[in-house]
Order: sequence, then C-alpha cells, then structure tokens
Amino acid sequence: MTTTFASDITGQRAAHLDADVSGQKHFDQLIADDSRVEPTDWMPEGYRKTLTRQVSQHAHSEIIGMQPEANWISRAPSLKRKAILIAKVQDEAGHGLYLYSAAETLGTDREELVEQLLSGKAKYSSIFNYPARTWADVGAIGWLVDGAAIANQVPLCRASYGPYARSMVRICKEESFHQRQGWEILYELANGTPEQKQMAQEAINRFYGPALQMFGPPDDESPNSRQSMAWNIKRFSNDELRQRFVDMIVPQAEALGLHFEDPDLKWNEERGHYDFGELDWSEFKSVVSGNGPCNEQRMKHRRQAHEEGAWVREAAAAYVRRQAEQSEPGALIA
Ligand code: BYC
Repeated sequence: MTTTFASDITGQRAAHLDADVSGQKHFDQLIADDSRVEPTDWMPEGYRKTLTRQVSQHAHSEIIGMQPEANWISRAPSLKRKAILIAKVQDEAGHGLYLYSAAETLGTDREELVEQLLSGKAKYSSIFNYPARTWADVGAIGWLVDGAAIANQVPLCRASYGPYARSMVRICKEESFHQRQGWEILYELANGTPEQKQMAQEAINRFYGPALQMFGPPDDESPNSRQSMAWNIKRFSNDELRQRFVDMIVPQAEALGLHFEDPDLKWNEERGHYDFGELDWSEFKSVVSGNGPCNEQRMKHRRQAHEEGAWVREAAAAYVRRQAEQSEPGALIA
C-alpha cells in the first residue's frame, strides 16, 4: 500500500517535471519568436511574478492617479472643461479596471491585489504623490504626466504577455486624448494674461522633474529591467524612454512659449538628443518609500473610498449569484 502510494507520488512528480521541461521549451520559443504568451500557456514563476507586480502596480497607479485631477472637477473654469475632466478621470478608472482584469489572468484575485495596495505592500507611480495646486497643474498633468505615460506605454503594446499588451492598445489611445487636453489647457493659459502665463510656467516647473522620474530609476539602479527586457515585457530601458520623452517635450514647450527650468537642458548635436540635468533621485526614493507631499492623503482617501464602496461590491456579487441561480435549468424566474 505504502509502496504504491510512494510510487504514485514519484510518478506525479516526474509528470510535473516533464510538463515543466516542455512548458519551458514552448515558452522560450514564444519569446524567441517575439510571439505572445497567453494565460493558458505554461510560464516560469518569475515571469508570472514580475508581470503580476508590474501590471497590478500599473492598475493601482491609474486608480490613485484619479485623485489629483478629480480634486479639480468642482473647480474647473467652465462647464466644457468640467465635462472633459470628468471624462478623463473616468477613463483612468477604466484603465485601472482593464489592468486589474489583465493581472487577474496571471492567477491572483483582484481582492488580493487591492489588499496589497491598501496595506502599503504594493507601489504605485511616484507622480501621484504630488498635489495639483492650480488649474494649470491639471494642464501640466495632462501634457507631461499622460505624455510620459504614453512614451512608456506605447512599447508595452508589444509586451509579450497578451492580456497586458492588448489592454495597452486602448489605454494608449485614450492617453493620447488626455495629453492633448492638457496641452490645450496650457496653450490657452500661455496665450492668456501675463498672470495666466506665469501660472502655466510654474506648473511645468513643478511637474518637469517628477514626470521624468515616472520612467523609474536610472538603468544602473533598475533591478528589474534586464530580466523584463529579456522576457520582452519592457522593450526599452528606463533611461532610453526618459531620453525619448525629453526629446519630444522640448519642442512642444517651445510651441507653448514656455521653458523647462533645467540649466543643463540643451541640444547635443553629436548625440542627436537633448542633454538634461541630473534628477533628484533622493527625492524620488523618499516619495516612493511613502514620504512624498501627498502619500498619506492619497492612501487615506483610497482606503475610505474602498470602505464606502463595500456595499456596491456586495450588491454586484449578489446580482451575479442571482443571475447564476436563475440560469440553472428548472429555476423559477422571480
Ligand atoms: N514610481 O527595476 P525598476 C497614468 C519601482 S498611470 C514608483 O526600474 P521596473 C495616469 C519599481 O516598481 C501610469 N515606483 O522597475 C493615471 C521597482 O520596485 P518593485 C503608470 C517606481 O518595473 C492617472 C523599483 O522602483 N505607469 O499614466 O522594471 C492619471 C525599481 O525599478 C517608479 C506604469 O505603471 C515610479 N515612477 O520599471 C494620469 C507603467 N519607477 O516593484 C495618468 C508600467 C520604478 O520591484 N510600469 N519604481 O518593488 C512600467 O513600465 C515599469 O514598472 C516602470 C519601472 C518603468 C515604472
């Protein structure tokens, strides 16, 4: 009896090992062919883990990222601006939901992912720990923050994990509208009264450095980049994307009649890129570890919204249960 049981276990282990070997082979081939990995495919635990981390943190960023702008909905300067801002903030909620769904296909429940955010275990983008002090900040968030998001996310449309890459396609289209609305707010202010132009300039002074830090730490301090690039999750390094973004926004700032307060920012003929100054990485570390100007407020607000939304989640779950019961053969339709 014991021998049969032991040999069953050994047999199962061998079968698992075989499945792992052939799964790994198939996975390696998908990556080598630059193909897509789908939820039902075998994948290494490290791949699953790093994607769950990145996709869920991306989702958290979208949800927390609603706060700085939502704060301006009641103070938008016209009905048209208010309607546009409401649509934008709703889009961010939608992005969070697609991304939580994509993350769930990797095997972790949304409840657990949300718990990781609420307990402070999971990160979200540093940028959302800065306040939106003026209406011009709403413009700077749209232009620079959504602009940085696009620069980062367009290559993610080609990420090797199918559900993540597909969610990025729609998100990038919406981000593109967001960036234009931000640029247009700043354009109007920059071409308004001297006070309005000053307000626009001060907003971009505040957001320039933090927006560049959205791309993550410098390459030589980015522990995840090398493996993520080998797995075709990230297509470019943090510094490569940051450089692309700087090259894009300098002429846009000139078109606005504004400038970036970075004395080292200048065109480098030899490199064919703009040089720019060292960013304040000690500030970045401090913000990521919870000590930015708004970390406490953002988390407090999110926890409160989560608690106040409990009845909605319960009602939705009851509705799903009822639908399932009613679709059972022989069920009475109430
Ligand atoms: N903030 O090894 P690294 C939006 C962490 S929302 C905080 O380079 P990786 C929007 C990093 O997680 C757009 N933490 O990491 C919404 C890692 O720590 P863990 C948000 C950061 O993953 C509403 C550690 O530092 N976009 O657009 O290879 C309104 C070492 O970094 C940050 C995304 O989430 C940061 N900025 O590269 C308006 C894009 N940077 O996790 C707009 C998807 C790094 O090991 N994510 N860390 O504990 C990515 O592309 C990559 O995860 C990153 C970082 C480029 C951000």
